[in-house]
Amino acid sequence: TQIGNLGFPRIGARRELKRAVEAHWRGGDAATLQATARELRLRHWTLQREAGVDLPPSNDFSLYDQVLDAAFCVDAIPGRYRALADADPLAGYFALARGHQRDGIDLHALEMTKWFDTNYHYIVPELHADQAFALRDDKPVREYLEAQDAGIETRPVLIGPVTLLWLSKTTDGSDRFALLERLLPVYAALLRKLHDAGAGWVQIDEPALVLDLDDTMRAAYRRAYAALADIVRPKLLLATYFGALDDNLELAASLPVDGLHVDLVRGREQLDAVLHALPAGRTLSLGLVDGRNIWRTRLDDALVLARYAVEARGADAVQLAPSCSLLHVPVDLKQEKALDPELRGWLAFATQKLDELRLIADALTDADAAEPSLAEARAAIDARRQSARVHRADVAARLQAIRPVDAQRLSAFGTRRVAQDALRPLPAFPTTTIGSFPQTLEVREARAAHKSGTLSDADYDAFIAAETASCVREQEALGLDVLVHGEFERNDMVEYFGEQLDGFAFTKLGWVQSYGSRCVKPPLIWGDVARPAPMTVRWSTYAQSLTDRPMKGMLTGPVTILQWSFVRDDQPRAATCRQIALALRDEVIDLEAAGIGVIQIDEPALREGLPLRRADWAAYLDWAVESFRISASGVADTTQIHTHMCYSEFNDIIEAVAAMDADVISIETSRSRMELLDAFVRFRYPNGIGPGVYDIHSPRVPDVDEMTRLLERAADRIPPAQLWVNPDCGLKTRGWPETRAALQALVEAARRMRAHTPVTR
Ligand code: THG
Ligand code: ZN
Repeated sequence: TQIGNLGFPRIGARRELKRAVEAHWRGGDAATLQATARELRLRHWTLQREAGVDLPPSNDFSLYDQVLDAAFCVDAIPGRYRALADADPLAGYFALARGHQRDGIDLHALEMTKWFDTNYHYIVPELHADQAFALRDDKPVREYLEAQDAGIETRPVLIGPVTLLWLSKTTDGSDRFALLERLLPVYAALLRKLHDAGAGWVQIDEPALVLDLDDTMRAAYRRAYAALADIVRPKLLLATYFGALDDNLELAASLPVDGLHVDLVRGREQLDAVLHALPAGRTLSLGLVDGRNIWRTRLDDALVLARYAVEARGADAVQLAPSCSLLHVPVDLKQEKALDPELRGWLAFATQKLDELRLIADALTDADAAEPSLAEARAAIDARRQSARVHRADVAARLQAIRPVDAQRLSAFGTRRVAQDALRPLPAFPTTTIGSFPQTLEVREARAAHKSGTLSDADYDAFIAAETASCVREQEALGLDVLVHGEFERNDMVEYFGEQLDGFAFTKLGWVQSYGSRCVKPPLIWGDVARPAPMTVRWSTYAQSLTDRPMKGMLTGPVTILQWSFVRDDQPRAATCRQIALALRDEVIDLEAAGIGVIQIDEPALREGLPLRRADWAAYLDWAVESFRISASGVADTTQIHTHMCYSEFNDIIEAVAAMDADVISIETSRSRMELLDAFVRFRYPNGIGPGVYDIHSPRVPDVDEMTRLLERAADRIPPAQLWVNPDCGLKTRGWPETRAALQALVEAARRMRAHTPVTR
């Protein structure tokens, strides 16, 4: 039984790639960047070989994103970038990823969106009806040969042609899959080159096979793999992950390839069906170890599946693997010296997951010899299952006691609105911001100094207080109606809350790539969640004490905290989410009692948590919406609950968004010029809504006319009495000068609207 791997984290155990890439962007030479990249690849191949992986992956590395690499490789480069990409391929590559403003060239970045249901973002290739493809770049061959030179035989990874088209968008509304016949010869040429270079196997990723497929996509799959069947090429391992194949199993098993990888973590039940459906002679790769989470594998359970598959097909035809690429987990647990030792014993990061695969393989060949190691793993898992630290009677009792009224505001929106307007009169088109203000170098340095102990608690506090006070003054001077405290005390919006909640733990170096060079350090939710003390009341009330205008309290919602953490695998996500919701409910109630009458509970990750299969949507949206409502519903009618969502396409989820029943929602709409509002218009969304009029993801500052035009478009579609005026998202990544200029224009645009648009409440 061989051991395979679908992908290894490329950022480096100490984020070496991030540093190298960002140094290059600041003007460092390409050779230095390439040297670091080569060193990382070699280190990771060596590490995997030493861990016992028979054929480590190659071409899983990327300087920015693997989908962008694939687009670049097949020459799917929009016309406006071509001159630069021809003259300087690396500069062209990064221009696609992050825009380019130099030497009179002004190129926007391509769109970015979530990779399936993960917190990883990929660059969306842009295609059109006349799209041509060519083998522009032989990166997969180069990296294969690089490993070969180092004496390591690898299995190159390619994104499959159908998934690549599915991930892309056409700018002219034409059918992406109509381009398949033009794309396939490029894949054939690339496979030929890999074969000639000596590659015996290629892993061809088709995760789209776990989605609901229509006839167009099914047909595309048949055509694609028929065309690649009879060419000179390496053997193909068709990789599916992030779910079970279910109704696509017949299709996947019928494609003329040499092996199939299936996800047995999310699709444990599918093994029997897969064994039946897969023709004899095909290799079966078993995804036994969770590539999406950090818990130690229940090796006994994995071993049952592995034995069963080996009995059915023979050891030579079975491989052991993680469920998906290990891109989504941190590199190495050994670095986490400060982590609670008991908790550490329950965890496995990418490196440890490879050790687990080795152990399963060993147990298959010699169960007795492997037994001591298996017993040790078993003991850790049993300890976790029974730990009094994980299971808290008070939390369980509270969860049990949730009643339907707990997820229900006291009155309907109409009544609440009257009460809120009476208590807190606001002008028409009230202005506000999403919460964060610029996290300047000074703020980040102060936090780092505080963390490392060189800045005392008292001095750090005084610094944050001064920043907050100056932010409140800025907002008053700008003339904003509902203010925020600026969030200078926070690092990441999820990390900040996790650090203050029971049941969460943190790593020091547990970085996971989010997009490009950007990483997040997801908290580990390991036990029942509870809130030992108020988390935000202090800074919110301090900020409120500085102004007579309403100060908005700022919280991250339960679904987003869940979605951006590593979650427990020993209870349903819904249960963990409700526990977080109860903790936030207490915070909301405490904020209200402390005099904060406007409270925002952000849910930017609600959409990304949507299951990949439509059949599972309703159940998810049910508990997700209920959780939000539990956190929001402990307050009086006069307290105004806001929420905020971004990175979202709303059409699929508009009913759920309405069911959240926030008094006000702010959304990201300016890039699409209010197109994203359409879902709200069609639905006749009844509550307050602030469509963003300032794209904070760009350094560009829109002027008053531009923002007024966007507001007019919004007012044409939504009754003006419902409209709020705000930016697209938080301002933490922007600088102060642009923030000031943009907010000045935003306030002025609201004034113009008030002057010429009648509002009846
Ligand atoms: N927090 C978390 N997940 C997220 C976002 C977030 N996912 C979606 C979106 N926002 C992704 N955007 C970013 C934006 C910036 C950064 C990461 C993800 C970022 N990271 C720092 C870096 O890599 O340099 C490290 C952060 C730190 O030092 O704590 O800037 O907001 N969880
Ligand atoms: Zn946002």
